[in-house]
Amino acid sequence: MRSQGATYATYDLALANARVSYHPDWLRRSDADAALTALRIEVPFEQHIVKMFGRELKAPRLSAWIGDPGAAYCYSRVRYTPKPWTPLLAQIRDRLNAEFNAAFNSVLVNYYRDGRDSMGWHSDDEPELGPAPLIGSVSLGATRRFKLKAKRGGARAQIDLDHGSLLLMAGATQENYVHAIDKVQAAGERINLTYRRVLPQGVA
Ligand SMILES: O=C(O)CCC(=O)C(=O)O
Ligand SMILES: [Mn+2]
Repeated sequence: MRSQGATYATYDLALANARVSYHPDWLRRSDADAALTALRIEVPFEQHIVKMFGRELKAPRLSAWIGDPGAAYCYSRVRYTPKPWTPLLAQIRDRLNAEFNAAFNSVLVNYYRDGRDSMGWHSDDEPELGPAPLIGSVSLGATRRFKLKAKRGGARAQIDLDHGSLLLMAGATQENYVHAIDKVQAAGERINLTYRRVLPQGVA
């Protein structure tokens, strides 16, 4: 894994009332390849249920909620108890925490099996993440397009998330924008890691 302090390109998205930066090649190619292979095997993926319009539907992707024992998380109104860290997910967490002065204590791992898997419009704005959460999103495998849309006004942006890249969302991004990954005609498999900090219960 690339060591702390190594240089890589950083691009800040020009979006009003948001802080989004993109770091292609955050992982070395060989580390990204190895991570995709390892995580596919070692992460206990399951198909989470999402509640929509009063109905319970299977999410169009596989997921796993991993984190410190106290980092329970409610997603789409379902409460998930974290599964234990794998060595690789902990290693990536430690690098993120050191490099960005973060305190990530959990990660939602999403597995997009092919182009039919997707993620609908949403914000990472669950109360347990606090008012201006930092989200660290590492992409492995097939490139997929990440779209952002302002909740008010017409601002939009999109960015292709490549193998080994890191996308950071900070500040008021979740308050002001929703994001999504659309279905596409054809795509290979992709694993995305969104690192988060779940605040201790009762702290908003
Ligand atoms: O797969 C992605 O790039 C986005 C995942 C995401 O938005 C989430 O896990 O909340
Ligand atoms: Mn999200």
